[in-house]
Amino acid sequence: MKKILLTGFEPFLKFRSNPTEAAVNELDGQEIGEYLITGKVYPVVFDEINALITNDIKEEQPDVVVCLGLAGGRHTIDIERIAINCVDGRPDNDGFNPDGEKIDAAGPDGLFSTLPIKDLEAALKEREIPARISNSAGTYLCNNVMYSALSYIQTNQLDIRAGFIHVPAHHEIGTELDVPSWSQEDITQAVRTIIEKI
Ligand code: PCA
Repeated sequence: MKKILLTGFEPFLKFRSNPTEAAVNELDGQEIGEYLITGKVYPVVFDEINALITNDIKEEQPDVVVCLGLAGGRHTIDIERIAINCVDGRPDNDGFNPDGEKIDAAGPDGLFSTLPIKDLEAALKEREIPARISNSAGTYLCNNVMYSALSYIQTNQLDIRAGFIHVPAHHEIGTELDVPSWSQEDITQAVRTIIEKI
């Protein structure tokens, strides 16, 4: 059976929960289509993220890597097109405050998703799940995990497709912070639809 490594993140900044953590925990161990899902939830810590994702790819030897993250304020499932070689933004959960540094001093400026992003967008919309292609995954941990995964796969010439999906807040956060929100069920269903299409 083929394998998908599905990753999410723990809560961070003002978000006291993270819908990607719940989605990953629910789907971990499930079989969808021809894939067995292995779920991992990562800390929002720049210093750890590269080692975590590369070790998991090494150990799990997945056929596909789908990383998930919360984009509080966005209102669609955002299929990210590209990761950039840069970290910037607010302090992480360890207190490190990035300031525009490169992720990899010798790495390319950008790395494109190798998931079928147009097909995923179409599959979601077909099921009336609002989705779009996003041209920026930001400069925070989500961009970093995507860049690290794609860089490791490219450098080692592995036959693994990888990419990143941002999801909106769930209602728990939407109620607290007055940002657009979806039910956790709909978010998890969107992830399931993406895996089915892959
Ligand atoms: N979202 C953040 C980091 C963790 C998460 O779930 C981001 O968009 O970078």
